[in-house]
Amino acid sequence: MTTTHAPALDTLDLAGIDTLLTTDEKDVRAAVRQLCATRVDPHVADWFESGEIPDVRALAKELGSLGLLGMHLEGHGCAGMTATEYGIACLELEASDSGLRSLVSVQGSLAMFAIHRFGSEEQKQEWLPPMAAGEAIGCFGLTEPDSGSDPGSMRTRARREGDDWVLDGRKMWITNGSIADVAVVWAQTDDGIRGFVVPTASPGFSAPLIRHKLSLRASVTSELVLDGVRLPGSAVLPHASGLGGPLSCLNEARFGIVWGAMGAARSALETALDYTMDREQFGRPVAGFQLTQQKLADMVLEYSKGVLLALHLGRLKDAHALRPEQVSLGKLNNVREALEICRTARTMLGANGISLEYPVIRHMTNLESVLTYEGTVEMHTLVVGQALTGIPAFR
Ligand code: TGC
Ligand code: FAD
Repeated sequence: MTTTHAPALDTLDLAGIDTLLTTDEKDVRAAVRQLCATRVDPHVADWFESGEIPDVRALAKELGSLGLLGMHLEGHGCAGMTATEYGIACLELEASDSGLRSLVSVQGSLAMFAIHRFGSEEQKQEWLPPMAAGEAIGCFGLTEPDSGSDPGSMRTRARREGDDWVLDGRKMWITNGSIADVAVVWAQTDDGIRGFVVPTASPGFSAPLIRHKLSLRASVTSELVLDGVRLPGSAVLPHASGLGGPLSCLNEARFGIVWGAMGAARSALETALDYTMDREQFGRPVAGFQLTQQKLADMVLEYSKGVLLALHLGRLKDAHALRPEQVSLGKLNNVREALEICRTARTMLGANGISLEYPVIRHMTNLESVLTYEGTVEMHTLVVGQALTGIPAFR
């Protein structure tokens, strides 16, 4: 099947996408893979089962020391890498667990990006260097109990009292909330929606943990309660005004998810391939049956298409030519297909498919959250629909 010049086939890169990556990109991939293999993979099933990441602060510092926090931002201690390098890192992190990628996404693409893009010089100097190092953890509070897909309906309010701001309200489903040192909180004001940099030690601020999750269990998810939180006038993000502020941050995190979802898919595909090659029924490896090969072929096809789409969007982003609608296209496709790959892989492991001894069902249940957060599959469908028709169908 080979010609003399063709390189050997890599089963997990049948499309030969590696040939499109630079040496720097492959170096980032190797470094993140190494960190995940030693620091996360041996423990993550236990973290998922117990619903706790022991010493998450130490883990954040290790991620920071590799330059993974705010890695595509420039200055103030950030690594200044490319968007594509950031995407590749997200893929490797999510091949370990979506919760790990979430930690990094929220820190870098939501909390740090908001301060980097919309903050004052003082806010940047105070928060970005410790956040890049993983010494300070951030969260991003947009969603509320009664305001999810429609964030413009938020009720959290910030009012002026003299020079101060006073915040009242609740945020819901906030990643990193209970472990955060700083929360970027979006609130209604007399001048529309504004963002606030809220030290979590502020009186009136609390972040109770949300329990009983059956998805993203190796990730901290919290409610934020703001009960008369008084902040100085300098706490507002000076350069963000209106819903476009938080939505711009979401573009960054959604871009990381376009890549990350393919990491979970790769892990499931690899597991299913290994398992079905080993497992024998009716006197032969399960991988030898045509129905199994159909599943494997469909999985590798969708995985290859997803990675190519992510890479294409990465190249557009690095050329400053990526549009939010294109990010929606990528998130819609890649999360949906990654979930389908994980569901198919689960069937191929038979009863073992429901065990945490294998990563597949963990990825599968994690991706149920990924399908919902950062804009549900329905919201991204409507964004694509609007891009095609010019007709908004949200309300
Ligand atoms: P609409 O009237 O269309 O827009 C309001 C203003 O925002 C601008 N805009 C955007 N700007 C930048 N990027 C985007 N993607 C933007 N989309 C819209 C728009 O131009 C307008 O600006 P202006 O200047 O004219 O005021 O807004 P809408 O109320 O109709 O809503 C549109 C919709 C539904 C697409 C949007 O609200 C939406 O995306 N909803 C989904 C909410 C969401 O994704 N929430 C995520 C919360 S954070 C999270 O989930 C973190 S999980 C992280 C983890 O753990 O990894
Ligand atoms: P709803 O908006 O109530 O939607 C319910 C259903 O109705 C969905 O299927 C939705 O697609 C559908 N629907 C709504 N409107 C329409 C419409 N116009 N047309 C068709 N269908 C529609 N948020 C943050 O701000 N920060 C975080 O760090 C964060 N982390 C999260 C972590 C986890 C583990 C999870 C699960 C969520 C997190 N979220 C976070 C919240 C997340 O962004 C929201 O859950 C998401 O935006 C959806 O909002 P909702 O859950 O209120 O669902």
